[in-house]
Amino acid sequence: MQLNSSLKPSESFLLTTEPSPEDTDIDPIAVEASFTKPSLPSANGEPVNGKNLGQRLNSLAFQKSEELQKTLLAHQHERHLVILQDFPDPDALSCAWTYQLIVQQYDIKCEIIYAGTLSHQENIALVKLTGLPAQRWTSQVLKSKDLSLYQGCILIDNQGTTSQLMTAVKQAKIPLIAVIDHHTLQAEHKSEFIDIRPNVRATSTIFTQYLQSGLLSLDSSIGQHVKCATALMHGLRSDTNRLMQAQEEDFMAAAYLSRFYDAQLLNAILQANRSKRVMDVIERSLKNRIVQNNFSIAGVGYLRYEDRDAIPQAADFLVSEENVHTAVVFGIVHDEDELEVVIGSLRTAKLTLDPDEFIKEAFGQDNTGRFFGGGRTGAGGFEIPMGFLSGSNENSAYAKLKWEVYDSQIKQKLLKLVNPQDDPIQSE
Ligand SMILES: [Mn+2]
Repeated sequence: MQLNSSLKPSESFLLTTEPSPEDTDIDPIAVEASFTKPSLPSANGEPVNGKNLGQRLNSLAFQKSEELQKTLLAHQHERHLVILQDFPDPDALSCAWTYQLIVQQYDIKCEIIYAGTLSHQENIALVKLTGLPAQRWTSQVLKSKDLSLYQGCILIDNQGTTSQLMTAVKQAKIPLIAVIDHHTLQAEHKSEFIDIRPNVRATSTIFTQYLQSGLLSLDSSIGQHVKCATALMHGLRSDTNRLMQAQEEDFMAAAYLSRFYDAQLLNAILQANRSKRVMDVIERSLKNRIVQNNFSIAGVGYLRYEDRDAIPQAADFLVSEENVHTAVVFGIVHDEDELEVVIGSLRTAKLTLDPDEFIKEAFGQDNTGRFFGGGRTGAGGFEIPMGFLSGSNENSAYAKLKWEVYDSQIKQKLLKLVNPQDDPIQSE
């Protein structure tokens, strides 16, 4: 479908004609989120009343939208890959879709791909109910693809550290065109366009600001736009703990999306039920948890690849207990083959606890200098590959022993930070 066909990309972006004195000597990072520009033109070209809060954007958001537009103009008529984390969440999925709709106007075709699986019941519902165009590229699919067809790749809501696809993309020498994320900077990126804003709660907020600045005019009469706005609203809500951790910028973005989204559709996505296996993992986390110094820590043993999302859901549940401010849940996730990986999630309600710092300090780096995990506001995660110890679980005594070793090692590392003075504890 051709969007905005009456507008050329260069015309649809109305802000380039209005340079602002602030742009020259203010460090954009230091600009407060609440900073607003006067007399901002709206996406549809009508002058905007300064009191219209929905249209207010900070100067960093402006500058980045403008830069992104320039980047897209330089890549018209190309074919790109949008790479999501292996287990994409609503924030990632909805932003990738928004990106795809934006770049269509520049005759850029992009495919949204992930290597792992859609695990959370809400993510499956989101993709099914909105027709969200994300594709799963397993290692077999990857082998069947000709990567030389793609002139660029884009990372959205991740920085390449959580995707197995990066190795193949690097080998194929596909240049990195854009990185758009709200996680703490994970590495230096050789990318044409970079918009990494760790102080923003959701990548959906960043993308909504792109829309507001005119990169794409949403139209409530276009079904796909309504579904995409609904997906963005879901992404924004899910990364801000249903807006509880949202800040002014996120609320502004939600206010803007409220004009376009379909509340009933969002409700249908949120009504998706948990599977029994996910409930069982949550039950195990409750049974196995130890609570110390307001931290709740639980190992849940082995779980299937497709139930991986039970781990963050269990962490969400454990952090809701009285006197608990932070929960960490971890388990060994295995696929159909022999592949195993330890996966963990952290959730915190403590404002002074930085999940990124906490995870990096607890687990450190591998021998290539890569951290085992990281985080954003309120949440973090880690993945520890098991390499040589993977598989051979047909011997249940061995499987049990292996789990116990990982369980104790992870608990020791966590409890060193939880009780800096104490010696590590006994489990259970
Ligand atoms: Mn996110």
